[in-house]
Amino acid sequence: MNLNGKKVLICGVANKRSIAWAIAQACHEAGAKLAFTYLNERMEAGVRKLGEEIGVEHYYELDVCQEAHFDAMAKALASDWGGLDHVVHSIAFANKDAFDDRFHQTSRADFMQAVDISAYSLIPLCRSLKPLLNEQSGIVAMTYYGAEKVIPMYKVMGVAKATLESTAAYLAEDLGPDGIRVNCISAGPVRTLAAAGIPGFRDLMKEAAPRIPLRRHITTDEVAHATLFLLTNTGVTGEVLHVDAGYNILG
Ligand code: 0WD
Repeated sequence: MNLNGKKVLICGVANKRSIAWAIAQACHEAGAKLAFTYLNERMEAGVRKLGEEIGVEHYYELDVCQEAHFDAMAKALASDWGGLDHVVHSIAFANKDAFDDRFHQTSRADFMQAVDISAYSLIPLCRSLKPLLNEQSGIVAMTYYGAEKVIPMYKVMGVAKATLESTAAYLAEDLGPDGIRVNCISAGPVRTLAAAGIPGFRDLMKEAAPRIPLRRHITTDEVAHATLFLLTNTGVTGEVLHVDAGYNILG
């Protein structure tokens, strides 16, 4: 897949284990120019250090809870690059308490925060970047099977991912006439910082492994290559592509 000279914004690199980092490396290998967002000043140095390895050109602060960050980023991108071809949304968060308690105990604040950061954020991201997006641009967001079926330990994040998938579909319909495609990758479990915050995630990976059709978990490289496909294929929008070694087909 060729991304020669294409400008790609990647949101959600936290460290070397991040799914977004594997996507960034694959985009770089395919010839893309890259920009990264970082969550806050605490994360900035680490994100820049990683970015330097693959020649990332620009960095923008983006805490998706801060409405002003979207506009500031779009303004800076307009002056730095003038336009943009593709965007990767690889962002999620839920308060730890929401995993410790039973699901019916989920507080309003934890529910709102999980949905706000993990799902609603795709809307202001599209809105703020829309004026900059070139024809045939692609946006890809990361989701998980807990959106479709109940994975008991995934709790409020399952609701947030269901919202994300629905949001992506509505955005795909809304932005189709503007030549903007919006798709999701439903990735199998990967040991990252975000996953470490979900109690039981490790056990789930262990228990599931012998039943997965491919009898193994996926790699972030596999997610990255599927992301490149969805970014570049001009005929696919509103899709959720499973990169989960076949787990979702099991009954
Ligand atoms: O098994 C997994 N790891 C799977 C992850 C399976 C299927 C899907 N996913 C999804 C996640 O839900 C997320 O949407 O992939 C995406 C990337 O997650 P990741 O690569 O597993 O985790 P991580 O490396 O932690 O990246 C998520 C990042 C945050 O990292 P930290 O660890 O600092 O929370 O999301 C970002 C942040 O960089 N993030 C935010 N960015 C902007 N504003 C915010 C925020 N408010 N909160 C978190």
